[in-house]
Amino acid sequence: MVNSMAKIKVDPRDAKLSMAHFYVAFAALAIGGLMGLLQTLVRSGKFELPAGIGYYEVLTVHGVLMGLVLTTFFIMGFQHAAVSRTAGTYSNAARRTGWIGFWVMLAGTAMAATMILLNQASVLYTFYAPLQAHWIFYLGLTFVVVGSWIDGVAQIMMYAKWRKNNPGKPSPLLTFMSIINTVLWIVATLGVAATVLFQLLPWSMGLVPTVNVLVSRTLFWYFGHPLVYFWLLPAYMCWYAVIPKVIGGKIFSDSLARLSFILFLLFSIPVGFHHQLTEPGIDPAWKFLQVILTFLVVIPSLMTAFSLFATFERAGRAKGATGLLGWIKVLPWGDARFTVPFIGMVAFIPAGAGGIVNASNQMDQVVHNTIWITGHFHLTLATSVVLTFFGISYWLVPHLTGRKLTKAMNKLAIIQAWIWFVGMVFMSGAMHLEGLLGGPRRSAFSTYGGAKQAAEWIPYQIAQAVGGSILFIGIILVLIIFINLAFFAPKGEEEFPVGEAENTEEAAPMVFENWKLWLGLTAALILFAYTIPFIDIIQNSPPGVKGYKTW
Ligand code: HAS
Ligand code: CU
Repeated sequence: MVNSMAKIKVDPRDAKLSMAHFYVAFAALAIGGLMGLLQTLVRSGKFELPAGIGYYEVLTVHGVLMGLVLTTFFIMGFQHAAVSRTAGTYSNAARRTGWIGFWVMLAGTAMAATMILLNQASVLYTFYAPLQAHWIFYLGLTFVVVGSWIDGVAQIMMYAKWRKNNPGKPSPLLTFMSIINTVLWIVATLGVAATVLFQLLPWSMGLVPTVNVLVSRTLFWYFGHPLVYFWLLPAYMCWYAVIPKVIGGKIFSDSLARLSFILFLLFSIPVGFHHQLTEPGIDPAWKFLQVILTFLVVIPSLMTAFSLFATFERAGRAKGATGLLGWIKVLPWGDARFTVPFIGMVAFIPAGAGGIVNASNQMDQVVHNTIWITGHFHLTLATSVVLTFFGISYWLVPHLTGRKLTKAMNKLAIIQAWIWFVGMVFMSGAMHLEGLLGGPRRSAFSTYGGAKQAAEWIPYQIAQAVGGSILFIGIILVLIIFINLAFFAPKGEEEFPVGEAENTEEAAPMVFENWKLWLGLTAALILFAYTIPFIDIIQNSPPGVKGYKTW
């Protein structure tokens, strides 16, 4: 199966391609993190933004940089590295394609960021109509999406080359997983591309006077839910394929890992309505169907939890651990490559439980549009996923730059992760609780005219500011480590750890590589879940509305 040679050197040209992506990702983290701090301070009621800067402008910078820019650049950089490591050094054509993708994404990011900074696009990261941004903002987002497709094509080219050279063999696990995530991303972004190209761009350029809000939100959430799995799957790549090697264990089952990724491809798209459960104009029967499909997409995460526990326990027992939980003690707690993503995994248990609350129609009526949701995605994305991304960069960056993660940096990385954990307990915990008391999301500080209910929220908002400040310290530490690993750490060789499966003699069934089958099923499920309600929405939705600038 996977190549088990301990140290495989990366081609410096491939390393450069991945590192370019990481520079942008970490720059986004620096700016986006500062904006996050400012928001929690404003919401505490104790601080006002200087120089007339608007809260919603800051919130848009934060959401776009953290949710869209940091993630997409990091993921593409990581997947290039994973494919190059497991399927082989990039061909010149693939590498050139990857660079084109990078530059197109960067140009798009610059366009969107400029318009936000000029206060022409304070529409938050979901850019819901009828809030109307400057057309250059939408064009910039289009560039980011198209650039990411080109990046993805580079990975698909290398996958195709591997398959051609190795007929009848299953592709390397990390390559296979990267390709699933890229395919998921391409299918999902068709929705956002459609609303931007056919609705938001012509409307913001003044070519058409109005926009159909329900159509645009439906197309957005067709994309918006799989977007969260596009973020999650690279973390799962690390949990399934990298962590077993780091802890000196084995991948519990290569086939189970592949199957869970295929289930994500099938079930993560036809579920967008679970973000629109309170939206009038969508037939409840179709919401019900998509809620059922949402519960199906929980299954591959439960499979992941199961196989992680199995990996940890079997590795622990092999090291002589006894008793029900003895294996926990023998895990390599002093190794940042393990501990940092592990804290992310632990956070994913309450995070996932919160997601199941959201997906349950009746309970969503309580939490929808409250800051509970913000708490939910700061556990899922901003803890589980992002801590795993940090954990990955602690070995991947030195692997790519030909340096070493020193003992001191390793220690700082572990401290960083615990700081993150504590900050998030305060911030996300207070967000969940405040949400249950009805505190709204997407909202600056207000006492709502001294309303009694609003007064209940303020202590939680102060707790969020405390958490946000702790998290900001965490961001400074990550940046210190990243800059050290990129430029200053001593020269050396850091390995790209790739685990081996327990049953190496049992190759994964080739049906997993049958793209006609999986893409066909994906398309069938999407058409089943969306065709009739979408026709219904187009025929019966209220007339279009003009654009609003509320800032
Ligand atoms: Fe979510 C809203 C439902 C997962 C992100 N979600 C959001 C938004 C974001 C987001 C950004 O149904 C807000 C969008 C906006 O701006 O409006 N979410 C779910 C469900 C899941 C889920 C069912 N979400 C995620 C992930 C995200 C993410 C992952 C980012 C990465 N979410 C919703 C719904 C809404 C929503 C509704 C809309 C709500 C509304 O009203 O607006 C599931 O995928 C979760 C499944 C996860 C599990 C956990 C498995 C646990 C594992 C860890 C094992 C740990 C080990 C270590 C082995 C079942 C794999 C343990 C060791 C020890 C020693 C303990
Ligand atoms: Cu969702």
